[in-house]
Amino acid sequence: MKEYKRYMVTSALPYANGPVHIGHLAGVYVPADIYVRYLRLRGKDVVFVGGSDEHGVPITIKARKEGVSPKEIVERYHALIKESFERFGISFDIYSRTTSAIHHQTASDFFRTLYDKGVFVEKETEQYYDEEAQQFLADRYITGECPHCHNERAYGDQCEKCGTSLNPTDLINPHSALSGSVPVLRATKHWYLPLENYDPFLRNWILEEHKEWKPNVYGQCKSWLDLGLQPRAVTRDLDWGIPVPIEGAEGKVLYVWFDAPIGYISNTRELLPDTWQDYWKSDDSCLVHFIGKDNIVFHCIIFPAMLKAEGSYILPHNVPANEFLNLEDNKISTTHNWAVWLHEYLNDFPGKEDVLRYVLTANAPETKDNNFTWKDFQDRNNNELVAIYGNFVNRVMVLTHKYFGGRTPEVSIRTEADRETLQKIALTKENVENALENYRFREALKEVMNLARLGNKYLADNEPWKTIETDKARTGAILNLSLQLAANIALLFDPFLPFSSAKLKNMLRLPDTAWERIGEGDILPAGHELNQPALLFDKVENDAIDKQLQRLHALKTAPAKKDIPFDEFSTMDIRIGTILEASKVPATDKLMKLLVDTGIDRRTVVSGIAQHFSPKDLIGKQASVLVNLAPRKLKGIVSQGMLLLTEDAAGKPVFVVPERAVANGTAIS
Ligand code: B3M
Ligand code: ZN
Repeated sequence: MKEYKRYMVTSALPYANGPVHIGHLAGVYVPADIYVRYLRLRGKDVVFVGGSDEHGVPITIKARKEGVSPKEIVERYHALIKESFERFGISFDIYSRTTSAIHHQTASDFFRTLYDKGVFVEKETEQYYDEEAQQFLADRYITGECPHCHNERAYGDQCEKCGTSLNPTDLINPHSALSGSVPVLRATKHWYLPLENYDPFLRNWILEEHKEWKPNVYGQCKSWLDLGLQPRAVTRDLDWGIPVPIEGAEGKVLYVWFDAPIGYISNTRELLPDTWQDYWKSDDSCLVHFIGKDNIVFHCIIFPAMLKAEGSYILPHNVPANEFLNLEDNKISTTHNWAVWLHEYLNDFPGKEDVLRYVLTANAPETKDNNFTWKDFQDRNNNELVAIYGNFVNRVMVLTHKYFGGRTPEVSIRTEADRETLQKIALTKENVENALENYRFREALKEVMNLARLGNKYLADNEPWKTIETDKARTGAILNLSLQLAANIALLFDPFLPFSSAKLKNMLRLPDTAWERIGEGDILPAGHELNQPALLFDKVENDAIDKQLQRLHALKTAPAKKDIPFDEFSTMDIRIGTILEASKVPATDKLMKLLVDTGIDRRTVVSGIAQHFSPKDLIGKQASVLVNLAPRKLKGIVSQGMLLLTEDAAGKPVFVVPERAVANGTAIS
């Protein structure tokens, strides 16, 4: 690792227009926090800033929707977001907000400096104006017909149906979302950052000097640069934001993406009024931005161009942006409530902050989009945290209390295998450092968990519960080494799982120990008294998972179909039958061929349930059968009717059957 004197670590400022969810945590805040905690443990001088992004159209849209002021919205969500982060142990040195006075001043001054240097280009353009609401319209406030797919509810910046990005003037029949009136074009003046002037600098700085950036980040930058950079307006006609600090700009504010990244600087100033410049303006400081992939262009191209134009700031050393996290195979959507909200998780799983930190790190979308499922959450908790890490610690603690009165036993001799185990700890330390310094958090986490695995294997190989019968000294050596392992694991897991590391350190009564000592075999001296054992993790039961799945499933519930007359319903002939034979249809995954006694006859029905049932589960089972469905050929087999099934929250089919067995052929009516 190149030695820097200081580290300035930032994490994206979430919009204060809603709560934060697991996607935010996995993509940005957990990796940033792990990185920062690691640096601190290494004794580095590091400042970690966060804060809420409280300007921009997203805030005003939310406020309009609720009929309250933007201020009310940001007050509510800033408090909620800040609390969620705190409770998950995201260890910001400051979590502030872009409505603070110091930020308004800092961003305003920054703009003014660039203005005075003649950096901006002033341009008058025609933009949509709502005469009824008497204001210019942000792109999102104009709706109309998409010129490509003719969706009638496209927005001025994008058609969400076909995904095309649009200019407001592309829309057919534009309407104002504020008043519903037809907007008119009106001239307005704005200030533009001529990004194209920074093209040679950016090309050289990113494409030549930062080839080590993550491929997803480097690739996105390259395609932006190859497309050709355009001037970007850095002011807006809006009544919520930081006023443009020049004459003739009344009623205009700074573009939210101009002021938000300056928020990193303002928040550092707020925290360190006297020394903030050391972190931002000194070549021996290392600036790292943690963000999600949708923010890459702003942090790698626009903000660096702004910093370069200003002239006195350092540029980011790295921008380890992550891809997106999906939830149960679907894109997280805040508008559709398809998310796991942090404040809800904290209520539903109290004391399990580390479990989510663990699962999100193990599954982090580091190189590609990744998927969070509740089943995987449960499995990783039960099979890894409980069964490997927790179990190892518990066994060592219990045995030490049982055989050695809860004190670290003496060790007179260590075997070759013992020494190898100790070397393994030192090696893990190196691997973890190397992975973390290259922003590979999943890999680092896995390394530490492997050490806990090794601990279990060491106990199983050495069987202290047997050696105690004949050789107390050897038993002491085994438990001593196991305790050293546990202590080292507590230290190594500390950046990732701070709550459980604190718990384990407390159990071991481990005094503050420098990261550098990891790998040493005498972190706990002989005779050192331990506290009582306590469970580090407990099992996540099925009902807790089912509850979460049911909530998500309810969101997917389709709306009722249109009404039908009774006569139409009564044309359906549904009978109870019994499955007599079942076999998978060859060369298909899903299809099962069934012979069903319908009471009327014995007939073949083909059903798409083969992935979920084996033939022996089905034979003898009663089922509801729609018997007058016109026969259909499936893979060459004529299916005469259809079985009625529903599904559980996990998507597994469930038979719809009468409450108790009835005769075959009985009708459902
Ligand atoms: N608020 C966008 C977002 O939440 C924006 C990030 C600002 S970082 C300076 O994704
Ligand atoms: Zn479209």
